[in-house]
Amino acid sequence: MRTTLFLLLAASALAQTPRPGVNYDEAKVGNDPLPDLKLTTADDWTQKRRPEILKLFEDHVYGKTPADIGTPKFEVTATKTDALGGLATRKFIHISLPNHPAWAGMDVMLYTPNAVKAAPCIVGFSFGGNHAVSTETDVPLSTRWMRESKDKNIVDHRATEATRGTESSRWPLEMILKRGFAVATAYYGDIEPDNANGWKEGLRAAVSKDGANTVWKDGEWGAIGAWSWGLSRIADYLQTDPLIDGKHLAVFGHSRLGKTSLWAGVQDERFGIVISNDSGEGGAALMRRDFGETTAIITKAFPHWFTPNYSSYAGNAAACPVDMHMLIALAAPRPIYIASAAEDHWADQTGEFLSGKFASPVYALFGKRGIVVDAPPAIDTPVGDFIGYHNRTGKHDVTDYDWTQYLNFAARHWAK
Ligand code: GTR
Repeated sequence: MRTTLFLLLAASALAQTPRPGVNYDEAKVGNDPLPDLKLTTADDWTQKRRPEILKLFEDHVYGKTPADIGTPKFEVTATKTDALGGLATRKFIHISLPNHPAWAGMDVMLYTPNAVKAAPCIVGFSFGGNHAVSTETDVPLSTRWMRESKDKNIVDHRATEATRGTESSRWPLEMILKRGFAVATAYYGDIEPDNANGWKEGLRAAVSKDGANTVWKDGEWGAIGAWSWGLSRIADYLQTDPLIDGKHLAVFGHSRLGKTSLWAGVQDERFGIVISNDSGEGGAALMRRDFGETTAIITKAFPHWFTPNYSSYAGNAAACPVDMHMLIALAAPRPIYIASAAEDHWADQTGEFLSGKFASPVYALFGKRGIVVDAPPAIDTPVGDFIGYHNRTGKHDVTDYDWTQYLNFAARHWAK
């Protein structure tokens, strides 16, 4: 399949405050052909091609998740049956690895709707911790390292009381719970602090035989791999909770955590729906398109997110044996949703749309429709069947509009 990277769009639609050296001109995105999906049959895809492509993503992009680093232990540390004014039951669950005590573990906050016996569940990490997701003031304040931010009231790399509820607009708990879905979330920094040396204090050092002296080799996991592992451990716990329908789990994430939800979702097929919100470069956006953030920019700013040799594709994405339509295709035939935001040119909305579009032939092998329209839809116009896509009005963020589409998508695919 030879596909073209650029669309003939009105250049005026792409106006953006330029960052020096960053391309926002659709005419200059390049036209390197995408790697061939080499499609034959659904069986061939499942048995041969899918494992090959998954391995390419391990070897060249995210690194391989170690197969067995021990059995997680789950401790329910608190339960409140009348959370959010009686709408929900709220639990905290501490997940640890008894054979790797150097990892401090993670604290999951689970809200389940009291009106539903065993609820489908959305699983995702937050940037600011459980106390930032919830507006309930009895949620314990995270004590973990956080990225410094005056705006967000993070002081000396720690959360303060003023950070309570600051991520709640991105997690409309009441809206989600009222639609009958549970929410399971944790702070991504519980797995590994998000900085170049964060791994030394996180899971990756704790489970590696050389600990904080590990020299990461090509093909070994980076932070996105470690965070993805964490999402799968939440899925492990959810299989054990009678308030959850463990067969209906969706994995969700925004931005770098959208890259994470994609990588978690393609690896762990218990996630029946995969949702990527504004995941951009290193996520849903095609890496061969030079538009907004590029492989060169991301591997310079955040090398710790990826396996070391991903940096070798800086300025040379065409040499990478995969592109992101192949990542989306790894979810097939499970439903997957990709969302962009109209002002988020940094994430390359058209590149995000095209990865869904070019993954669609894999869904067709399974008799399922992905994205059948040729060009990105108008703003605020969701398209797609098993691959959903929209480009929402506004900036890089998660809004009620995004959630409405995700919940509609999940409700449609999970209608009994
Ligand atoms: C940016 C990065 C993006 C995206 C974003 C975020 O700085 O360039 O790839 O991940 O951070 O996670 O908010």
